[in-house]
Amino acid sequence: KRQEVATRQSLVPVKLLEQSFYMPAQPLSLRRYLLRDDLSGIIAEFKRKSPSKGVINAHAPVERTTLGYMQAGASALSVLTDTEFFGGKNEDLTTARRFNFCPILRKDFVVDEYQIIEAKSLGADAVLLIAAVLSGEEVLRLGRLAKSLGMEVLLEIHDAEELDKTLHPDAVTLVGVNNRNLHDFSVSLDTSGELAQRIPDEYVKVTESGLTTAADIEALRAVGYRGFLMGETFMRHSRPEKACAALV
Ligand code: IGP
Repeated sequence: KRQEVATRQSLVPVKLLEQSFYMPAQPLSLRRYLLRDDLSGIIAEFKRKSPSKGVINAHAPVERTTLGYMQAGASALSVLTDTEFFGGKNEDLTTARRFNFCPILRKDFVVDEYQIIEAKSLGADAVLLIAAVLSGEEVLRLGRLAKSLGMEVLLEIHDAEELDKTLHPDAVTLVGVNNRNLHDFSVSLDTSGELAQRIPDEYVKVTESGLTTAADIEALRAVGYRGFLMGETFMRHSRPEKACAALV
């Protein structure tokens, strides 16, 4: 859907979903941003609602929130594009893209090649693949496609079995341990604690869900995590970006 593309340093002008803006000429590496030590490691999420919490924040605008997250010192953004469960939309991602020069993770239930190509066209730098809903073969196929388009894959796992079933170096760059149990929505940071050692060091380790304090982040940094995916702690405030600034 790109109608106009011309190189000007690292940005190219695009017109997408009726918006005209500049976007990075190359995807930005989530891995590299998370390994930088001048940034917090926080992947700040834009999420309006969730199956476990219902409506979290119906009013915060994508522009101010995501720009504020980055000004606060977040390393990257995560934007929900799933509508049914999380109240997101593709345009939230293009809007975030328009306002920020940083890696953006497209957060959705990716099961098909189309969604990978769509993620690229929206301006995403990385996609989430969820081991709980994909076979090892599917992760490999979707991950290779993402990689061929210059994007990185964050593989989400809940246990060692999911990790062993789906981890493949050709497909995956980062491994995210989700502290939220998908069956009963209970959260335990011990999940990340226990799985840290099982993830080989060549993958950037990300801990996802249920993080609320700087102490949570420091405890998990100490066992090897470099990425900290946080949504609700910020989004439940009317000004999520201020909650992020207060924590960084
Ligand atoms: C953020 P929290 O508890 O900080 O709001 O969690 C993120 O980990 C969570 O939104 C998430 C998610 C997902 C959402 C993790 N994996 C998969 C949708 C799909």
